[in-house]
Amino acid sequence: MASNLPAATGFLAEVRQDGGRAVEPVFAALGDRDRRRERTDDQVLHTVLVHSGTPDGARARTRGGTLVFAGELYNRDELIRLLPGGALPGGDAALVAALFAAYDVHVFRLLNGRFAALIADSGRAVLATDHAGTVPLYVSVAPGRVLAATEAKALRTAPRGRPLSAPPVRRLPGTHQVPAGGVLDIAVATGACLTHRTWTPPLARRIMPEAEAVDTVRRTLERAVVSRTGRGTPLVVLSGGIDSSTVAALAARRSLPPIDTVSMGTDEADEFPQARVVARHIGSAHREVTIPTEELLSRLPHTVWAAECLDPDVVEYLLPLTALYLRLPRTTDGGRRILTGYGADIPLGGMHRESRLPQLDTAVCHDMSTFDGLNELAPNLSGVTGHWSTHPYWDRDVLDVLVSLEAGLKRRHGRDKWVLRAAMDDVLPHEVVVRPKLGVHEGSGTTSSFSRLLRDAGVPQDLVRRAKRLVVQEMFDHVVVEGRHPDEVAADAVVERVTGRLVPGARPVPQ
Ligand code: AMP
Ligand code: PCX
Ligand code: MG
Repeated sequence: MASNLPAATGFLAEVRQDGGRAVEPVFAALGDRDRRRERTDDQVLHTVLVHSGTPDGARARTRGGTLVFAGELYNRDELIRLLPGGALPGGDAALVAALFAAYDVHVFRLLNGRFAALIADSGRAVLATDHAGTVPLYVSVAPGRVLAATEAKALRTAPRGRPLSAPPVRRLPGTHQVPAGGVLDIAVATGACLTHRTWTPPLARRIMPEAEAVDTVRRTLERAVVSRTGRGTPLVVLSGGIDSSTVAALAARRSLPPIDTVSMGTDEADEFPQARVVARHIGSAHREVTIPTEELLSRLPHTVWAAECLDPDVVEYLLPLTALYLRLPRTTDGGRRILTGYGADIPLGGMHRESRLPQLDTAVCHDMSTFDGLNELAPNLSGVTGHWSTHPYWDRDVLDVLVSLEAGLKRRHGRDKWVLRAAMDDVLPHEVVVRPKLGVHEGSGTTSSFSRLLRDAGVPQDLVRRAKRLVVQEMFDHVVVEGRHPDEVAADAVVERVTGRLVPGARPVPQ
């Protein structure tokens, strides 16, 4: 059976003129590995793809070389119209390769997708991420070689690269992350690098009548959901909040069989009743997964391993989702296509809990200029169990619309995310449309249980935030820099060491 997932979900690629030995690939992403070695006149391309059955679709010939593509496109129809005679090339990699012949690096300005790509072509290595860098891409460059991978840990044993004008990775000298909406065009022989920016968050705000804004949001979101649902039955991770309920409802309207939904909770907190209301309304096949808090916290190293993220707040958002994904093992049919409502709160200022508009837009500006490198949408979170996640709110067109709406459409008539709520008024039950926001870290008790873990170890309340940052850093060092498997990293032991460093002589609080 053809997979409902992208042809590849990750890669390691080495473009070499220096004759050096290939790097041993290490990925958190689960999947089959397809290795290939190709030689052209002047260089060798060695690739390892992470895939689920159809790796050929992730490679394509360019005029002077090869393109490797992990992920997928959401505006295929538009792109195909750009080709002579509207010719339909095989998969997404072939489509991008065909367009590269016409547009060269500027092809990446045309794409709406979730991908990381490398093109090894006539002495060049071109590396690119989608507009929001949702498939992270790392690179190490020296004269005669360009090494790139969708996980930083895959480059941990690479020979040291030269400094680049891209953010460095903690404790992996010479390894850099390709920026969101970034293209690096590297001359392999010298390592000289040209950088292009293919997308940037809108800075201006659009003034629209209510009805037009509501209609634009609804149509754009609908298209983003439809282009992400694939052929099989999608699975939506559902909290019962407006963001994920919208995604579930729009997916359900497009699917003949009932879609699948799943909610996670812990022994301390859940939003099961709220999610059930939505599941019943849209007729989904719904599951509830209760994860004991002890198990949840033991997944901290897995979360850092999958997301390669150093931000403790973001790790706290991703932890309950990673713990849920780890409870969804891959079936004999392969991985699932998972849709989430993650990310809606960033362009809509949903985490901002007060009513003044200047503060709302300040929050949106801040969040839109700091998301890069956090890897909160990284596919490896669900990829650790072989699933593929995708985020309609971070579709390029949806994001352009949502960010650019003037703040008074985001908070209006006393409601946050007003324009989204109004857009779903005829589809979702009223109680869902007006339900106040509760973050996944709150609804699952994650923030409070992680704080308690630290306080119980002897960290005073005023040092808890700092301790969380140090815990995440030490976990990053173990599972990314040292390449250890997260099962070998005990969260408790890390907490104990961090506490010892922060509060010398601290005694664990008796239970
Ligand atoms: P949030 O914005 O905090 O609600 O969370 C981001 C996304 O994570 C949501 O849109 C859902 O897709 C997913 N999510 C949040 N909470 C849960 C939950 N309890 N169970 C399953 N998925 C959830
Ligand atoms: N979220 C938010 C995103 C968290 C904020 N991230 C950022 N500022 N880069 C969302 O889903 O939009 C929650 C829990 O809320 C995660
Ligand atoms: Mg949300």
